[in-house]
Amino acid sequence: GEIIHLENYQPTDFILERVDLTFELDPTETKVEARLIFHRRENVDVNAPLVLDGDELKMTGLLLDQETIEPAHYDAAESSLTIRNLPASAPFEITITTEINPEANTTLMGLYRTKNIYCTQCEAEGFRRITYFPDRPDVLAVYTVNIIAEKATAPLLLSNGNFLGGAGMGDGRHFAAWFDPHPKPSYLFALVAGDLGVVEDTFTTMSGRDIALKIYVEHGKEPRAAYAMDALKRSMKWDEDVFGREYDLDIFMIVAVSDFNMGAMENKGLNVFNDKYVLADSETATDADYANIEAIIAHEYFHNWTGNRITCRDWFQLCLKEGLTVYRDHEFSADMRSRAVKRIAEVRHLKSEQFPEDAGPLAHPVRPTKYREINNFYTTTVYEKGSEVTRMIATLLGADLFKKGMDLYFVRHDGQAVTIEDFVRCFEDASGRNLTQFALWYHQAGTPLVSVSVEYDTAKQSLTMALEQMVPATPGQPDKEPMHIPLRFGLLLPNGSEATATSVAGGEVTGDVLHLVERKQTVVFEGISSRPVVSFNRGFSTPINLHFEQSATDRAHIARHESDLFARWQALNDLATPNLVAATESARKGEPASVDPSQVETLLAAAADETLEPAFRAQVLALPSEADIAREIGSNNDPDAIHSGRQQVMTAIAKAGRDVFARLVENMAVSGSFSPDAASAGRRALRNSALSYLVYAENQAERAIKAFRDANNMTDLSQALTILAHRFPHDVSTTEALDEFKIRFEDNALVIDKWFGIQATIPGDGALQRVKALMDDPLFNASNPNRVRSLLGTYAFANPTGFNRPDGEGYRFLAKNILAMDPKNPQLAARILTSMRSWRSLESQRADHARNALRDIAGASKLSADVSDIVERMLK
Ligand code: HT7
Ligand code: ZN
Repeated sequence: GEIIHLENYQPTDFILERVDLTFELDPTETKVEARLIFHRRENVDVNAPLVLDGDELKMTGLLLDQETIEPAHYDAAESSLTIRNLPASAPFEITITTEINPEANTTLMGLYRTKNIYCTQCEAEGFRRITYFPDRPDVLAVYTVNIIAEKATAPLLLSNGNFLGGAGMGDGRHFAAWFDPHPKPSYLFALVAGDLGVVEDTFTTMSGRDIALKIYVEHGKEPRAAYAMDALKRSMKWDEDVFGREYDLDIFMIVAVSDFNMGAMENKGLNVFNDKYVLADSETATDADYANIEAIIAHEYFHNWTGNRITCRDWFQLCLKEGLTVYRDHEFSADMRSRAVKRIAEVRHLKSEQFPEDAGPLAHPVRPTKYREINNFYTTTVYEKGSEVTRMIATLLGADLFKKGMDLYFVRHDGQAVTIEDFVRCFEDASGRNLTQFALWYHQAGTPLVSVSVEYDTAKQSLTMALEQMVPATPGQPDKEPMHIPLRFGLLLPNGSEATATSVAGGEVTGDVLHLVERKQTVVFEGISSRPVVSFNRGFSTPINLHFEQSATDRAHIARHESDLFARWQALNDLATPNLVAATESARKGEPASVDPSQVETLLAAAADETLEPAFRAQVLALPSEADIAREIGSNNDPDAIHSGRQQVMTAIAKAGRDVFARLVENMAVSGSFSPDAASAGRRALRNSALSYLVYAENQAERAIKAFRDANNMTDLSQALTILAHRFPHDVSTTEALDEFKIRFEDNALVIDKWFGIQATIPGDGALQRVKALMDDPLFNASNPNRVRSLLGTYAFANPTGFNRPDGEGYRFLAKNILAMDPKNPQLAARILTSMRSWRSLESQRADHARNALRDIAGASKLSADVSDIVERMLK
């Protein structure tokens, strides 16, 4: 594929007015008739041809206003259809018939089959696999869809919009017609047909309209859709209450399918979900599963306004809908659960996924300016950093002006396909503030490094902050401009109260937000009665790396007194990090780690503090991960040393805190029947964390075996199994527990994915053999993305020691599997390959092996655009 550049954007020559689609569904020979009404845009050359996109299409008919088009007047190629001699200005109708084979479609893009269900996925460029079409997000049209299928096997025929009607056809087939009155781009088209069970409910909107809600799942799984339905109704209410957004069709449908490349898809009125993010009950879903379902149901629903009513002009603007919608789903979950704990989880995720992307060969701006394969830009940078940029706008403007800007956006751009510039202008117009410098967050890749030093002058009662920002070079962007960084901070006095300055010089400070806008900036605060402890980046107000030398005593002070709970967690985390880095260094030298007992005390005190909510204390006990430590060290990494150092720190904490942990295991037991609510989930999280430390302290499997036996929900059961498998991989009781778990859940693929995942993350030498053996297990299925992600993906992304073997076998194994997967599902292959994105920060022996494995992939014949794009960028 060639490189597409933002600067080459041109509107289409022809305007699409209407789309009429008729599908005659058949597993291997589906006929599609597309009737498209166009007219030439004003001032476009009368000789300009109509050029439509296509992908692997077989065309069986082509008409202009119902007349055959002479072969001399069109060219049908692999990836495009060009039609000449079209009317100068009058509307005309093009009728295209194509024949497609859903059964043979393994890419899961376009129309495909999953468990005898017909299903589509059109974002980003899947619609062109159904018919020739102007397949780009700035072409908005009104669609009518007719679906014909065998009634016995496909009693259910669904598409976007409102149901018009349907009937039997007398030949064993039946049809249904759907009309979507809202103009939409082709990527939001959907069709689902098959035999499914349904859960139904209704929602009454703020203006009093009744909306029919339907969630379609495999027959027999209906009870497991109850939580998703509840989450949907809460999402609809929240969007009305917080963003003033009302739903706009008479019906909202969700279909759960088991073969899906991503989490879910926001097709207009007909969301299609990976069933992992719909199905849940206490026996089979963990607390994390419930939280994910709630967040993803909300995310896709919120797209109805941020993405569907207002869409992207081109795919460079992907963050316009994704960053904004992630921000909205984050706020929703924060309102449904504990705001602080939600924020901690978000930041953990951002730092472990987005920061490495931004620091490696795949770094790109939130709003990129070029791409080869758009599928590779559904990244954590576009989604999560995009959300952080939206959050910073809210921080800069304050809640009221942010709301005013959002309202303006909804009014001004409803029904349009727009750009990031349009979005930002709404906030400038609503607030009167110039956001030109701020907008660099969209355009400059790389995580800014902010270095700060502070000095307190007792005589003058003044505090001086010297700040400096540096945005690292990233691919294609060697030099960076200084950014507008909204840094929230607190000045904590010795008694724990907060100081407020009587005057500030050297920069703008609004409330607790310091605006860092220069490369170097010195800000002076006066009227501070005694030396304060400075807490920087409260609530993680800006996605930066912060360099601030702070004593352990000061960090402990923040951990005790900050009013911002996130900052308390950050301080505790920052206390642990140097210990973990030092332990890694010791391990590398073959020396035992020494752990500072006072820091262990601080951690244990927080874990035992009953004034804090259990979920927060669980987050405190979750030490920085091995990947976090690798990122902190930055280069020449040895995953084995990191692992061993971290294990030693865990053991030291476990031994020192044995009594605390034993008490927590006792006190945090959740009685009564299972409830997935946040408070109960928090107690389970704290209890399981304590259990894990206790097992470290005792170095015996008994407690974990007992927890496995006693568990009455999937969170506790899978945690106990994880402790057993990771701590005692060779113990017979582990083998027994794994077997028992497998037999009990062999009919539930989503639970078997947990079984694969737990084993794929067992650290150390044996991992590769284990993963290879599991790939031969009858329950594994190389063409199901969830199975592949839970075994191969988890191994490569989440088992640092098992994957990064010093002999390089892990990389070669991955390369071999990527090459096998690529012809069938290139999107999935490319995604899993990104697990190697930080290969350059490994020590040289491993890095050499990694480079060679990547070169093997790059040198293979017939690579997909998806995989070759990733591998080439990683090798550059
Ligand atoms: N907007 C959706 C993106 C998506 C997707 C993209 C490429 C290939 C398959 C896909 N399935 C879903 C998901 C979302 O962000 O809501
Ligand atoms: Zn999305």
